[in-house]
Amino acid sequence: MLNIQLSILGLVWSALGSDVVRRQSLNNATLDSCPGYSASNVQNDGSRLTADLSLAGTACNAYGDDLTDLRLEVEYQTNNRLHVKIYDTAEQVYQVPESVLPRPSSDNVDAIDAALSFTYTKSPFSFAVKRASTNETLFDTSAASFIFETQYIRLRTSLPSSPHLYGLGEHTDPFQLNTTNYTRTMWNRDAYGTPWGTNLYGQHPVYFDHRGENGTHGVFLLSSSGMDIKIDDTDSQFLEYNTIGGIVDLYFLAGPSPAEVSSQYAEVVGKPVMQPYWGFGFHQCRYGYRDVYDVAEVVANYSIANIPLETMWTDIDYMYLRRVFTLDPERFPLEKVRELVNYLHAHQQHYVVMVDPAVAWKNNDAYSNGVNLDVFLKLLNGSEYRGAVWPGVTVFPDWFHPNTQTYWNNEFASFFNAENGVDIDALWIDMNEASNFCPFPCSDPEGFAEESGNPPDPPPVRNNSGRPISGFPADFQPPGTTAKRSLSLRQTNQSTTAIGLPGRNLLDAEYMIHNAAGALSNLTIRTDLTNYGGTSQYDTHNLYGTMMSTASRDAMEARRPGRRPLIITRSTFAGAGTHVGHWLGDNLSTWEHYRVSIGEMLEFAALYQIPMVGADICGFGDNTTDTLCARWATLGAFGPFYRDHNGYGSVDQEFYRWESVAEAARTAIAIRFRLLDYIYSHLWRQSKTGEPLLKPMFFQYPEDANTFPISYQYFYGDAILVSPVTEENSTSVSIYLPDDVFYDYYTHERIEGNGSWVTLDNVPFTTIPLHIKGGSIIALRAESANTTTELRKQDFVVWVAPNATNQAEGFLYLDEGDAIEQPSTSEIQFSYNDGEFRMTGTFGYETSSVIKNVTVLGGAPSNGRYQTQSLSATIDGPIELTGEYSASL
Ligand code: MIG
Repeated sequence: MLNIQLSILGLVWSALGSDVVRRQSLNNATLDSCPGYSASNVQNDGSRLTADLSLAGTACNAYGDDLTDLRLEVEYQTNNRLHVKIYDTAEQVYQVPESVLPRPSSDNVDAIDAALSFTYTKSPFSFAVKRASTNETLFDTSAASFIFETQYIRLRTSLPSSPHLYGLGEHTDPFQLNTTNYTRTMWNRDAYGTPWGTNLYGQHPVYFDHRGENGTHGVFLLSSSGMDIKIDDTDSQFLEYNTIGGIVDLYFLAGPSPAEVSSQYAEVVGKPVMQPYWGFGFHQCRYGYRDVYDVAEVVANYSIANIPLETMWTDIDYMYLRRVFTLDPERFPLEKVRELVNYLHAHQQHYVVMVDPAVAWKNNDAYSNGVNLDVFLKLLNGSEYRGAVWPGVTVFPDWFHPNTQTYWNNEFASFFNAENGVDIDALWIDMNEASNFCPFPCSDPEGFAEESGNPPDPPPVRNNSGRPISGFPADFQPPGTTAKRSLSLRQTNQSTTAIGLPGRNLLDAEYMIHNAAGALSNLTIRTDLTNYGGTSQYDTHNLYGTMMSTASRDAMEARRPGRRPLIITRSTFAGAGTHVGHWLGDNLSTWEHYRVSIGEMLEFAALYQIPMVGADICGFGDNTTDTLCARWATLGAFGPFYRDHNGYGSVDQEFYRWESVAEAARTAIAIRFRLLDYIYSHLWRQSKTGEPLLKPMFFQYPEDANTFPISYQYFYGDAILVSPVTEENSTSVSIYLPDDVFYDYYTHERIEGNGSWVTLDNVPFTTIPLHIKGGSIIALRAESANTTTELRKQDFVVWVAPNATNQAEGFLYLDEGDAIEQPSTSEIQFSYNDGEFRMTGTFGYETSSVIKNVTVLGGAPSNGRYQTQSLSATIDGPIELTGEYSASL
């Protein structure tokens, strides 16, 4: 019902779209006449350059008024990072507040020592960034005159032809970006079906420009403004930013390797937060579980099917009339929900529910508590701004308000109270773009809510008392706990500068970005609202989801101090990974969505520094099939966040619904679990250095041009090449093996890659092709288990996969798995050199698990030829993980 309604509205907006095209072509002539700026008063102390930029002629006023006085600030921040900032001298133009995205400090290095160099032309002003070692131009704004207006900025860089570009999310377009006639719009939106070529839930204005043996660099535009980034090759190749606000705030990252760009980007936006070990277990969710008994039955069925279910989730179905912080007293009565949660906890399992930002208007505590603390967004006339979402008419928290954190913490502390509330272990936040069902101007939210049938009628209540669910005793009583909670409040710094130019049209920028939802305010919070502190939704729209994320993380930490809260959000902004993970939203149960999910996962993990990421396994909208779900169950096992989630009304898709899918899931989870410490170690490394836990092929083989467009194969950690079958109902896949040594994961057969495509046939629906990269050492659990808690008790085995010169290395990080401050950790390095195995490092974490054996895969090269016996040597343990060790094989 809702979807039909949304697509009818879609027609209306595309009609609006043609208007946009007309308006923009009218402006093209004007753009050519824009005068640009000229630089004066240049100061350069060798590490920092500043200049005044003044309008170099008659204002063109293409989409607003040209600003006359700008300031340029260039900083050699580190040897690998150059910062170029152009802002208005008056410092009124909106800048992303430090409270939302703290800026990295500058080391002020000497330009002479830096990997990047900055050069400029005075008039008309343009600048170029070059790689110092080769003098190659990476960025050059002389491609078009620079325009800085009240509601429009244009900055174009020329690029070499057919560049290899990645990033600029969130999108479902090809992982390696199109470079002709391509527009990437950024304006966070609720995007059911995650259509290609449109703006989706998050904003990550960073791209990686990969130039093969000449290196990779990154360019990050620190802006939360709505924008179109155009990439095209008319005349010659360019990339052009068209923003409707903000300033030019560019970070250039020198690489030169792709993984180094990732790390350098992490230094700017923050390194990703460490997640609990159990968060890597398998999660089951759906929209449309009818009641708590339905949910319990799914838990029971997983156990009967012998598929390790780590965490059970509940969507908005649990809420009373779809209101946040309420339970439906008939379908999800508190007492039964507590029994369910206690059951899960007693079985080393976990529970998660969804929270939305929109709060039901009137007649509920979450509303009146918010009103008392004055935390909801207001219209310019001071009355509350109202939209309509699931519960009908709603209001929306203003995350900039200093009371909002207290409000949110209080709601969490009481509703999610471990002693007498819903004792969740993790959190799922949705609809935070923010989504509003009520189309702009939404002048009658009550009428709209009624007409659209929100809140919907709940399903009829069943009489379930006494219904037997395997494993759930009817008289199960919750244990009493005495845990104390303390509230730690975050301080927000409200700055009074750069909060936005006055006098703008905050509903419609004259340059209209290609927002797939039409007008800026459509289906979201009105953009002319003022946040506490004076900024406007016009400028901060794209921060809403990330600010909710941060506030929710603080609230989760306050209710369970000291423990890592797993939080999965839909809307993100650059830097969100410092607090939360992300699921890829409302995909569909199609093979195309299955394929696209791989590139999306790589983007978030490897480019945007949000490594805890995953798609809705088996697909959200539409109906899945057994073969698609089986393949997706195995693919999902080789991504960080592994959750089966399903849309309302779609056919059931829990893994146990088909025997083939159940078997695929059991097999894949067993491998995932044996590799869990390996991948957990990679997350830990990413949280320390930014080096990504998933790597696209070109990250590992940056000089092999065949790898540049590959998005269906990738590395899970440094060592494991994942090559899923990608075609519908196919049992074969063509995979690329670079010029390197590989080992079949299952048979340990040594395979010489030679930079060509190889067809794998007869890949059953229960299997996913995996190869180990020569040169790697992996510590695996000797056995899998039913929960991650049990898994942690297993011993290890070590596999050594030598490279062509008979060497290998790897690492293992161990800690207690759940505490934010770890009392003791082990950071272990493994190395292998021509028959000599060594383990070194620190060994602070006490464990009774040992390494049972060390196995060298394949044979060493002899006389320039490779041998193919499957096991060349084994050390039989036990090797204790408490000290250094070395042995010959
Ligand atoms: O308007 O909570 O993306 O995962 O199941 C839809 C119901 C709201 C959208 C989320 C989806 C979730 C659904 N939500």
